[in-house]
Amino acid sequence: MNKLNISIIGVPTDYGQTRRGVDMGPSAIRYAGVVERLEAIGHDVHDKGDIRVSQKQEGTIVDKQLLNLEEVIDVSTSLANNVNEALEQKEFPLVFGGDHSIAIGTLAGLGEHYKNLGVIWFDAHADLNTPETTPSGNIHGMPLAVSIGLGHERLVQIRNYAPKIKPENVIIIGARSVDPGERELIRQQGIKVYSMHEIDRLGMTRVIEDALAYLRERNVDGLHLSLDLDGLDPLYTPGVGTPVPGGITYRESHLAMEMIQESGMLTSAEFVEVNPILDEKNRTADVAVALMGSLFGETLV
Ligand code: Z70
Ligand code: MN
Ligand code: MN
Ligand code: MN
Repeated sequence: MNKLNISIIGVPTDYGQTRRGVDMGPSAIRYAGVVERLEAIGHDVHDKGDIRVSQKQEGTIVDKQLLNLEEVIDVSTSLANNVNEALEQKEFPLVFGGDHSIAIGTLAGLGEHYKNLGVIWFDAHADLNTPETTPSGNIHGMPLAVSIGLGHERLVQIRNYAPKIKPENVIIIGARSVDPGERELIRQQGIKVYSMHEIDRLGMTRVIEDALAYLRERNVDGLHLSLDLDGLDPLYTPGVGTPVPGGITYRESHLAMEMIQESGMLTSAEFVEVNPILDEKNRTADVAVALMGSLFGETLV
């Protein structure tokens, strides 16, 4: 196991959606013992604390297709700067949400350092909506679209460059709730998706083997894992804002993490959508930390 200098960045925001409580995700994950867990594996862990998230700005224009736009821009910019700084110090960025809108900032920070970044998007959703296609106005349903350069200009241009990643370097795993506009983008942009259908037919082993082989063939110069806890079945992770039945099991998730670890390709990760208010005794944060154990090199025997 390769010893890493892990830099933890917490992003206590709920501005990407409308259920309160997901801003407490970073605290819940810390409470579940993440630092101790990663140190026990042998990594050097630096908890940088949470980035500053301001109270809602009163008096800003409400755009029903882009809820809390100003706040999301603020958080994304600040997170992008923090991720960028961690990379400059040769640290491994490990980001805790907050809702999935934070991926806009994470990828904006990563994209400057990696010219051909691979992305594994572990999620029940595709997060490929735009202001034109969104059924909710929630920006946590848009981060992947924004990162490939589609969406509101001010989100797309965080840190003044776009796109952050190439659509053909993205692999979505676990999708089972995809909106019509997202389906169209998947086809049009050549985004690779292993939905629950493929996971059931091929098995998780084959899915991850194929995904990693595909990214290797594309000569990616880094690999980011963006893991939405709603990718798992809500039986295991009830503390999420949008639970969707028929999800990835606890064991399949661990297997995926172990295989990503074995590949030696991982260069950054984020864990999002943990909502302790909707949770049962912090189970969802506990699962997040257990998955990080596998992702960062814990072995069973
Ligand atoms: C839907 C939308 C979403 C997470 C729900 C849902 C998006 N596609 N993302 N929960 N993490 O509103 O755009
Ligand atoms: Mn150190
Ligand atoms: Mn998501
Ligand atoms: Mn989701």
